[in-house]
Amino acid sequence: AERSERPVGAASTAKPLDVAIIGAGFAGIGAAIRLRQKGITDFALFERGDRVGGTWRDNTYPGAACDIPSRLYSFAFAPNPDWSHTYSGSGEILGYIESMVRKFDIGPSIRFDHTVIGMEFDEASGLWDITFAADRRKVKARTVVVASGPLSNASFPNMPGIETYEGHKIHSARWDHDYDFTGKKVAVVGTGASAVQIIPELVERAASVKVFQRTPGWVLPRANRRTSAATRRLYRQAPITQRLARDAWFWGHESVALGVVWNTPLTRVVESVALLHLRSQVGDPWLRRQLTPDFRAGCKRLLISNDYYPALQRENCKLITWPIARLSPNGIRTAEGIEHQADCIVFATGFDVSKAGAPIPITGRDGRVLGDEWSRGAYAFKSVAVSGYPNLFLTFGPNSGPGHNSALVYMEAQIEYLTDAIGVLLARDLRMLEVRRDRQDRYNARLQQRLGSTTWNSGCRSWYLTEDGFNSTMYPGFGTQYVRQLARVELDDYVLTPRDAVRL
Ligand code: N01
Repeated sequence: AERSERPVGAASTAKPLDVAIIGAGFAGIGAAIRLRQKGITDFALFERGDRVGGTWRDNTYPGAACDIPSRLYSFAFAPNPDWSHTYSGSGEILGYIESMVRKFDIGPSIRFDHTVIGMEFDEASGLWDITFAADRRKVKARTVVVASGPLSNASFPNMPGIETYEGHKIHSARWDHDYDFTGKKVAVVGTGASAVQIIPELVERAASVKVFQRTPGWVLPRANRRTSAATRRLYRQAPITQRLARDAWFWGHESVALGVVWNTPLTRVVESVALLHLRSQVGDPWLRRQLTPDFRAGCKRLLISNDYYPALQRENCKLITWPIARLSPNGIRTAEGIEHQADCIVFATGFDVSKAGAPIPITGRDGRVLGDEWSRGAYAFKSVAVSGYPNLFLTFGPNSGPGHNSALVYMEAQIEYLTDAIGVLLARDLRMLEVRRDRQDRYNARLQQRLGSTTWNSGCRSWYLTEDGFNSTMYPGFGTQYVRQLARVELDDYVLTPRDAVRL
């Protein structure tokens, strides 16, 4: 683990930090590196856990891996010639994050076991007051980067009887490595991106696995290859080749946007590839029917797996498609009245995204509370800044999800933008840098209009949408468009308040 060399809790209250970064996952570490490279050194990262890595620290379930190629699921400013495979496992990705912490000497700036429970902006001083759990001292900072991750709060479903179940419960994002699956009857609830990685591992270990599917997803094949020693040597000796490989993956994914983000004839092509994959891997027509999605590809996240369908057909595995009625002390009761006994239930049921971005009370100018303003759906300016909350910047804020490309490319664009904005604030010694409300409104009106014609709004249920069908998670466009809109901080979009300006 990358641990801070300073004692935990040593965050000083004396002098405000230039930058407080909330979270030491990919985004927080990336922001810290780029701040330092841009000459901004007075920052600290506040991390609720005792280790860096965010989602890659938390998601350690068997089979955890990234379904985006590693060359693209890494920072362009920190290329890694040594990825072992096209698609890396979670341990290797965590290792990459830890190696960046060492290489760029970020460790001493991290305060572990610092859970932020509130942040309040003081307009008179232009400072954010950050409060932590567990009696830690408050911290003041001129700017804040929220890098707490959109998928960081594991969620158990609100199922009748869940509290009465007497067996073992495990959530995919909080794996219990002490639980021995050998000889156990296991139930898995959910068939999303996490479940399709877990199930092939579980069938190897457990006596039986019952998979409770509510909605079958579109599954595409995954061509994973070991990176040869010669390729690694080439990447090391000629870094341009690595850049080219990354670009090739990026443009490959970009082209898929036309079939994933919008419902076009290319959507049928994506669906045909998935159906072919299903047909080649599943012989039984009944099972094939159960696994055939009834919504447009891309509406929910595409699944990428070569071993999910084979795992479902193992002798010790069974797909259950009856809806779950309730949990009982011994297992799961389905709607037709059968009780499926289970020693352990694995909940691969995803995350609570309702508070993503504002997981803690964030009080801005004039006492406004971000969570309240976002109660019917979150919005921001270019996903990074919010009017009424000066000097605050978000990573993976509202409408920044790709759907078809690497989240890391989007994250890097956010980091470049917000570190530049922080640079402006510090260089000009501003008290406040706040996005203009009219710019934000105009941006969101256009965004929501464009979202209307995407596949995400084409009638399926997914974590991309709120209960009311509002999409505050995804960006309706190509990755290049998203990156371009963040390429430059246009100062026109902001109100700049000098430190000595008189408040009217
Ligand atoms: O969660 P999900 P996830 N009764 O929300 C089902 C990222 N990720 O952890 O489809 C019965 O996608 C639910 O059913 P339905 C990625 O962004 C990335 O798998 O709503 N079932 C669904 O099947 C991904 O999108 C990687 O009908 C219930 C499942 O649980 C995000 O994380 C790998 C239920 C939840 O699927 C989340 O993925 C893994 C209920 N009450 C994850 N409630 C990479 O490789 C929920 N379900 C990069």
